[in-house]
Amino acid sequence: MRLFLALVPPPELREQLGELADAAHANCGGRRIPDESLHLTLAFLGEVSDVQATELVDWVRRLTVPPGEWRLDGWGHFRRPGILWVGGQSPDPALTALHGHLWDALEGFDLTGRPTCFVPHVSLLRRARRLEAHGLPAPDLVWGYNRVDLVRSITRDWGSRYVSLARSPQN
Ligand code: 2AM
Repeated sequence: MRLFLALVPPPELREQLGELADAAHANCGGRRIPDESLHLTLAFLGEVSDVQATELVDWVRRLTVPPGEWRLDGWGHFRRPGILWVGGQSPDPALTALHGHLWDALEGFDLTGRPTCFVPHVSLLRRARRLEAHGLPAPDLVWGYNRVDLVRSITRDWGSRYVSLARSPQN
């Protein structure tokens, strides 16, 4: 099964991200990510076996995540898949450290794929027709977090559906 580790937004922030996604969609077209799928990917694990998935569920349920606040104050894009995203204008040391600690542990599960560069972002549009943020409202959101989710990505004809398999305890 295909898994990733993510921050899942609390309801109020999800709504605010959804409003940004609506504004982006009106300006830039493409496929708007549905509210229930909005997230920040901390580590993309790809395909794992059932045995590995069970071990990862146990690990995430015991994982301690230092509380942090991530400021989302900028737009960005990845040209090739036409992704328009919202994220931080400057690097976030706490998220970078969390990403590093998670990958240290994941490599202990024999997982590979640690990226050389981590750009924290929340994808709002895929296959956008335009990738410029001109005319879009300036984002200014703060994401207070203290736990991560292990999420399964299930591919459907119309896109992917995400199902949380485990959550780390709340700090
Ligand atoms: P995204 O974070 O840019 O939206 C589930 O597919 C999640 O993992 C999505 O959030 C997706 O991109 C991210 N993802 C998918 N394939 C990936 C890959 N090969 N490398 C890194 N992240 C990936």
